[in-house]
Amino acid sequence: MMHTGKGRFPDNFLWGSATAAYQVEGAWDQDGKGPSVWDTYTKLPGTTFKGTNGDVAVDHYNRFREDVALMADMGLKAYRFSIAWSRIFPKGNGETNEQGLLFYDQLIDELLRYKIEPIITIYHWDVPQGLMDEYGAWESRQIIEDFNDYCITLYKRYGSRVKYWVTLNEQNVFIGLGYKSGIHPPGVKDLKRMYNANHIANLANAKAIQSFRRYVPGGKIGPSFAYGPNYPFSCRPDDVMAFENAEDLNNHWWLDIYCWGKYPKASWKYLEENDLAPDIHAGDWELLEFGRPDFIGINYYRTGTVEMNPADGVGQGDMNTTGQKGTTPESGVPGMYKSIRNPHLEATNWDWEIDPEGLRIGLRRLTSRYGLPILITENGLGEFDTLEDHDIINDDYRIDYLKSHVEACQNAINDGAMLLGYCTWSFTDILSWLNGYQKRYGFVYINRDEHSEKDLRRIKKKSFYWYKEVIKSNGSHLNFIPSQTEESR
Ligand code: BGP
Repeated sequence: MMHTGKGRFPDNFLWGSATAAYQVEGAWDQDGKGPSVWDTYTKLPGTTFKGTNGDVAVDHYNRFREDVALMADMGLKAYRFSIAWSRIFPKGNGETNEQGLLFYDQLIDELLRYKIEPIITIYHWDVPQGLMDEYGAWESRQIIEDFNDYCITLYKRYGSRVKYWVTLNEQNVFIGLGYKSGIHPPGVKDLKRMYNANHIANLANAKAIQSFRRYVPGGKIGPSFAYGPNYPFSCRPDDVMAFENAEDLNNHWWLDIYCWGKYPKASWKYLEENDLAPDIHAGDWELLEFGRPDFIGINYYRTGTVEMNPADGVGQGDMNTTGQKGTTPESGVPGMYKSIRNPHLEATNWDWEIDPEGLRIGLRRLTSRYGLPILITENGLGEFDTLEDHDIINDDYRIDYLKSHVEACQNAINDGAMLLGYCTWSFTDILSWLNGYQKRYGFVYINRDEHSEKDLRRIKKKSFYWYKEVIKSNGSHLNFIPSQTEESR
């Protein structure tokens, strides 16, 4: 669609950036923190790229003031961070750890001092190991109560200072990779268990939102969803049907529950026929009704392209975790769809297709279907960066990526999407779960790699100056080209 004018970002638009506790904090056992499943999983042989883990990560726990000062220097309007559940409840339930609560008090106060809006992610994948040992974490309904207690503790402590909250980050990813492909903790490959754990997570999400209404009445809350809009590979009707299947099973399966409290019919039917549908208890549907969010959080990196996949066709494939382009094998769900490369799109070295127009398309679909405000909780480019002489990082490819996606947001606003903000992934470089430290996302380079923590020095990349200007101009100077002497400005 072509519009006559350009979309305008609202004056209070949240120009932000995001991280997650396990990926930045380090300090994995400092000040009373208990272990999470990621502390355990990354120590198992063969689970991550070159055996990397978040024991130290980028040491944000001990350097948060320096990091927040950099955010303030950039003019960031919002910072989305997650709270490590096992810092607050070292075992997942029972006694709280005051030192853990204090850390986030200090982080929030530091952000507010610089007028940076804190956005709290309550859960970004690091369930306490204690709950995994006690009852299998997301596979037991006991987690609904424990998660609710954890949430209420946070609401009471931070609710008067923090307006925006994200319940679960990418439930579709932590459940899918944890229980289907088995490459995230707990490393299970069992679809029946996956759909049950997912249903329990839906109930926990709804209960957390129900409590939020009571404890943080003026706040805004929603889940963050890893949203990959799909395209049919061709206009052949069976490819279009594969597209419908992928949309239903990979997107609506989560979003319909969040927004409407219902599973999409065709996918439910498919799961029932294959004896995979989750167990429903009395009261589940009523609880799910309370889950309606104030906004949909969207983590957008790429679209998917699908074609027909026969009943004996390809199944789950691996992920490229090395950065060797073109190494992602085929994957699909037999009888439903098969994912294939889109010949019209360039891809990153990790084979993630770059598709800004796909973001606009996705925002439009979400707006038509759910009619809710949207917060882009993640968007960014994971690439190799080179540290040049004199501490220079020329990440023009990142600027190009972000620019085109911000333009897509602008167009989406013009199309009618109610966008609250745009958080890039990520502020500093971070640990990229399975990909080690070489897949970099930040505006700030961290001087460390897989082999050594070096000095963990913070170095501004070229993109830092670009985003600074974008924020300052409220999204109108997207073509700004920072110079290498920017520091002296
Ligand atoms: C999202 C996660 C983030 C982040 C990002 C990039 O799925 O919410 O935590 O890691 O993707 O993914 P990766 O680090 O695998 O490149």
